[in-house]
Amino acid sequence: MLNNLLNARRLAQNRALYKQYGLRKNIYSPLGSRDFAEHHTDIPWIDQPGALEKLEQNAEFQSFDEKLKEKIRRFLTDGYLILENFSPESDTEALNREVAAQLEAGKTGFNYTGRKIFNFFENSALADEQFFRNPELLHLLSFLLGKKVIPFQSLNFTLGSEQRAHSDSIHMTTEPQGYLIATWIALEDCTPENGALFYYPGSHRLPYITTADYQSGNTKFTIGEYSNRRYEDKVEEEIRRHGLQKQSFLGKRGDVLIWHANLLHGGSPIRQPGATRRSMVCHYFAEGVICYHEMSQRPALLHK
Ligand SMILES: O=C(O)CCC(=O)C(=O)O
Repeated sequence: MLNNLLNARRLAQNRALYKQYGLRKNIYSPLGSRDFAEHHTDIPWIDQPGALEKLEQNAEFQSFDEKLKEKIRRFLTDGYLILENFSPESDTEALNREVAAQLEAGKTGFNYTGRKIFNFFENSALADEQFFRNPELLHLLSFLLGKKVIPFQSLNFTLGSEQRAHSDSIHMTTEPQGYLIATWIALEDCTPENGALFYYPGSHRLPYITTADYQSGNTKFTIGEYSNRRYEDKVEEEIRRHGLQKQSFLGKRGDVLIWHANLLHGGSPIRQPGATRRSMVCHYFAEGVICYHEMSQRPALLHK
């Protein structure tokens, strides 16, 4: 709550949003899915019944080339799509050089995970303009969510994350549900040995897991110490229960994978010790929805 008060300016827009969505709550208070007795039904258009028919009738969709149209159709059922060879080699190469140089000079560093460089776009015009705020990507993401996207955060990796399966929606959550979308950009070729990204096609259609679905250990005043681990155990249980099939993304440098807010994904073990796996993940919320962090029960602090 103190942190929320310290960031009052960045939360001010929530006043109108809380009113719009009937949430009777102080904008500086903690926020979680329990605050929404019922979820609002105005979820992204691609998640609504009859989405495929609406897509086919959409004028903008009709203007896309056949290849992209087919990828978008598949996004509805699979929860991800891949844009091959999207970023030119000159850009991925230059970004890798910038990350390495800034790490070397101590101008950037890894967060507590030891694997993630947080918001590198703030240090690099190239990361910002060609990757995080790439106009073509922003356009496609906004089309998919049916609302303009707000670039929220970026993560750069030099090694695979080896993170267990999870959905971004436990970390970056919205009301109505589903207004988050992410890009994963390969900055070098991915192999079965260097900790490839993995995901479970179709898992985005499962109900959103919230802190009410596992023993988070949260109290009125504190966040449970083992909440993340127990959440990931719960995800594993759901994967087994639904017999979900894992796939790995063996993308080539420059490929971009876009995933749905609720797609289960993670990082494979690194089988070749020391192998690099340079990549960048960017997360986007949509405008005009309530954005928060379910796991840590906080309203999200948007940049602008
Ligand atoms: O790149 C990876 O290995 C996983 C990244 C990820 O899970 C995420 O950013 O949510």
